[in-house]
Amino acid sequence: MTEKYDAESIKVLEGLEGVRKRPAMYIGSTGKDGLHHLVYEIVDNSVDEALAGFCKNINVSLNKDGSATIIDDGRGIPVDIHPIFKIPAVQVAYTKLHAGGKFDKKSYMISGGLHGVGASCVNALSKKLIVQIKRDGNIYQQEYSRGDPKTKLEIIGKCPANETGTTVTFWPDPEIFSTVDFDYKILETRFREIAFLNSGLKITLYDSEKNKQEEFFSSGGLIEFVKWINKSKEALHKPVYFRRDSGNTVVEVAIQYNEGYQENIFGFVNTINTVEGGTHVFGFKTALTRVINDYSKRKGIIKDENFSGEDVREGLTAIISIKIPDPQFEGQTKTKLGNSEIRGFVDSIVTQALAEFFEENPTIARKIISKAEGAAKARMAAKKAKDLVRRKNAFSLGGLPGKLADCSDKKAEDTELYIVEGESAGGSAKMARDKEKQAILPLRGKILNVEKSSPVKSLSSEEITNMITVIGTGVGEQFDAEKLRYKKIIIMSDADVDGEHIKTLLLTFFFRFMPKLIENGNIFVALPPLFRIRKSKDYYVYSEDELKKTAEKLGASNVTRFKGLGEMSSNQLWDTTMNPKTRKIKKIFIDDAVEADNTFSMLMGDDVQARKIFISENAKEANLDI
Ligand code: 0RA
Repeated sequence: MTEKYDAESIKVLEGLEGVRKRPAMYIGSTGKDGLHHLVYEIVDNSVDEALAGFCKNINVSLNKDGSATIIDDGRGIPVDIHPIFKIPAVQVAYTKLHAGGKFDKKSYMISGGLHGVGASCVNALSKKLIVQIKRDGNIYQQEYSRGDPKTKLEIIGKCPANETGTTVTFWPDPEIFSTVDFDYKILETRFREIAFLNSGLKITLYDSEKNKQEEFFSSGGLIEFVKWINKSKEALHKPVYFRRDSGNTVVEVAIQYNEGYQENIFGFVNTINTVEGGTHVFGFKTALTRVINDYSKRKGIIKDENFSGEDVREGLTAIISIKIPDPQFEGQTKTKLGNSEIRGFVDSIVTQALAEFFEENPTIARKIISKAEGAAKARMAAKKAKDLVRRKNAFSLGGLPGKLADCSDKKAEDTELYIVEGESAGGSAKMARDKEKQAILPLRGKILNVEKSSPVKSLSSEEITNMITVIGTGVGEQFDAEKLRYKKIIIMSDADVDGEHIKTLLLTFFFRFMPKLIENGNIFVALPPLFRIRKSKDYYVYSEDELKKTAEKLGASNVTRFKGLGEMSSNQLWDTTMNPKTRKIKKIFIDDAVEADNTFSMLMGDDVQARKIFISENAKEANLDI
């Protein structure tokens, strides 16, 4: 609390120089995330105008000169002279941190914005920014650079008096950001989310470089959102939806169970994705468990025993979106709702609305309860299976599977685990490795598709239990990152369709059972070369393209294509794929949980092409991993 107060006071004291001096404090980072945050800050202001009921369209364009333009058709930022600062109100908004009065976000009925710093921060971090306002039949414009006005607010033209809105164009400052290239995909994901969460609002994204344009619009709001999340799964029923308004607070919930086993609950507060959950999600979960248990008892489906929370959430996709005037964000990434009053509020709304829905829709209620019954049975069976595994482990040496060639260094900090496709490649890898720092776990062919199997079945597959034992963290609610036995887990599979499939199966396993390892940056894929060119010495190339170029340059035609890892000698394997000084590996990352869930559901179908694209797009290149 004190810390937050201090940080806030520093921000107010410093003004915009402070934003330039310590940008990360205001926008999180000066990398890709921070850069995109600038767009969100401006778009959030327009979304606020939409939430207030005055804006229907937001257009975002990425321009060829590196700038981004955000246009809305709201009322236009006020241009009248501010009573205290004696400059136009719009200039206050763009040059004063936490501009007060009308512009204080808190005075809006609803406010978003992760850091709530708004337009002035974007201005401070832009080498140039132009704001244009249509109001009262005039077109006003003002230009700034790095937070300072370059022109006065001027009338530059006329427009019909009923035409109003705000246009902002900004050029992010390369002195601040490590990259100033906007990423269409990152923006797309966020805008789709905003559109689902604000039905009736249309967001258009245009990339002038790629000449690509997309519209994000939802008339069905959360109902469409859950359907979209479940689109590659088999839904059990039509979505359940309800909304309750009370004063300035709005609670909206959409629920749809599917045939799968995953629990997918997404919470939003003022359209901010609360990745870490919080009181709204807590209230929802409590209510869901209670309503299902109460109903099941009343109908004589269960007697003394209760369904657990996990039982009633198996195969559940739910979105809880609330809008409140004064959100308190907590947690590591400030994405956990802290407002304590919200828990009981959401609980009572969900309890009442869901109980009513069950009474009116007994068939759907029955389906949901059957699902929970299945989960409860599986939970019992899992407990038995776990006891069995425990007993079995007690008999094997140190509990580690015999297939693992462990490294001698036992400090996770220094070590790596290679998960290798195939026994023969596993054999070469065991010979090639650095025995002190690198452990090898060979896999026999493909692991189980966890997306299509119940948790019990997954957790009784030998390949999977072996991996869990070797990695050390445990899974699900028992997961403990402290127990991780290797800092890097590197998936090494052949550069062919089967290899891609194995990679995806493994990544799906990690995403569903140990997502924190992906979040924490522990999961990598190795990039073995495709070809060797021999010309006085050996050259390894990683793509057809590179092959052409290199062969031409060397004037060489003696080229060997590697059919698989198993074909390489242990020396070659060491040089190309395992030596930390010369190998290529890629770190797997996941930016957005909704997107990732969708991707994995989609990938587990038969779309090989989509799989390849996913892996190449969701891995950050780390060419020389030293
Ligand atoms: C405060 C008051 C009024 C409009 C806005 C803020 C406003 C801010 C932004 C930021 C981006 N787009 C915006 N559109 C509107 C309206 C005051 C009035 O007309 O009475």
